[in-house]
Amino acid sequence: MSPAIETGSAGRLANLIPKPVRVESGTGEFQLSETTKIVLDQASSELAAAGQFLASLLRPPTGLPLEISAGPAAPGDIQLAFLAVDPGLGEEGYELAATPQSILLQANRPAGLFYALQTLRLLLPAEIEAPEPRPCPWTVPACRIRDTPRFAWRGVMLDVARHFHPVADVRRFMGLAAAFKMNRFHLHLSDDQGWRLEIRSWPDLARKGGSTAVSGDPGGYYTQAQYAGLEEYARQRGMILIPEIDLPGHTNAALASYPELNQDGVAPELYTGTEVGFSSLAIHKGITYRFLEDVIAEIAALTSGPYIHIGGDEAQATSHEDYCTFIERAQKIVRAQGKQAIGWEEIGQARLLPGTITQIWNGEKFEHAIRQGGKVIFSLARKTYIDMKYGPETGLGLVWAGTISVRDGYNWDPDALLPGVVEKDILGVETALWSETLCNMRDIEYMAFPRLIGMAEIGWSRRESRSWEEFRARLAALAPRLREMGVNFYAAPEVDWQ
Ligand code: TNX
Repeated sequence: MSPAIETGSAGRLANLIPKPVRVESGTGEFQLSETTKIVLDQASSELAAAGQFLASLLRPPTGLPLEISAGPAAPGDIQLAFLAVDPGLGEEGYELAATPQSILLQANRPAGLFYALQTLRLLLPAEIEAPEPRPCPWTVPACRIRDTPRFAWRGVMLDVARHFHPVADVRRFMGLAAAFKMNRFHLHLSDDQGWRLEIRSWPDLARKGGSTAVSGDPGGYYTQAQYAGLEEYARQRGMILIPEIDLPGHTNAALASYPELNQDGVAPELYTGTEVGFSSLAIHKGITYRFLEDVIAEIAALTSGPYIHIGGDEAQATSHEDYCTFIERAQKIVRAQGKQAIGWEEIGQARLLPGTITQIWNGEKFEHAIRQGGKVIFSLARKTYIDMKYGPETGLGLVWAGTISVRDGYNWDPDALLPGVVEKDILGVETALWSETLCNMRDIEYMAFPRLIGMAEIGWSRRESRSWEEFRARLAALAPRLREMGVNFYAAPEVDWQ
């Protein structure tokens, strides 16, 4: 039996995703009008940025002026404020209070305010996602919400190496993930099939190594200016952008671009297949580390967040000893740039520097990292890899980690899946979208939605408050909104879509 579907603004309050920690419903509704202003409680550039962001969400569909003002707030206004400091709300928590007369959004930090805005967005009618003005009563149910995330890390990874995805698509995907309060965006920027970021000191990496993609499809790369634009776009949405250069395996595109990076000094052909585990940097050549220092220095200079991902997965063409030597040096090079290294779970076989983060994916080698006391990101493939098919009938996607239905992708908890991995070790969850079979934005959206929404809730909401039956009803109610957003979602048969 599904919970009853509520309609109207009360329904929107009942159907929030991710589910907030505490929701109390009030009496009546707030309604946006011609005179509604966005009022900033103090002179602060961060508050002004939040006000601008809210205006940019609400003005196009409502066609209302929604002037930004320094106050004081009058009846009918939306007020944004920083709290004097509410320790219970931390960095990302927020409070939202709506009455028929006013809306007040409060948080300690900009991130919290950003999530308050996202909740407000979900409390407005689905038409708020339309790109142009719609006639609609823009109502918000009277309520009080107090909300904080369970995990600090709520990530999504996009593979732009197997197939190149242009800046506009990456931005759209970031914006969609941020709408569900995800806060880490990991770009898999290099692999055997392509190198996707301009490196000025090694220009052929992008020029040559970026020219290909799987199946001979068009290649491409981001200029540093474009990448800086992605950084800014992420930052405005409370997201940390995490660049990954996959090393020392998954490097054919680099090896094909510079012969001197190869053990035998001979460049291989560019590669457009989908095998893994055949390429390796030359672990004992000095030039390998000059290359690495140059690449990491340029990437660090572009990166405002604290992390650089060094890959480290499936290095079958590198001996165990060489692998450990390399991972230890690579971590130091990242550290020398003032950043923290992240690597796929295999890196636990090497000595980890304090602060290095391990990303669990196949669940085979993660114990080494846990034993060294490092924190982990939970990306176990059989639950979080949304490039896996929904079922055997799905046209796109792979099946090596199984098929993942919308139900199976939601109905689990990171604290109870792998023996030896418990909540205190886990920074959070990250869902991964590898792109061997995904050529464009329609493909990305089809695989990511609705499973990414379930992952976002696993990262944000409390375990005790989650159940598949109840989530299923809230997800069903989200369909009109996804349609307004133009999202090409998979209408999974286990959901009674509205
Ligand atoms: C495994 S996950 C890989 C990727 C593939 C992916 C396909 C990981 C660290 N390595 O190279 O693209 O499977 O699902």
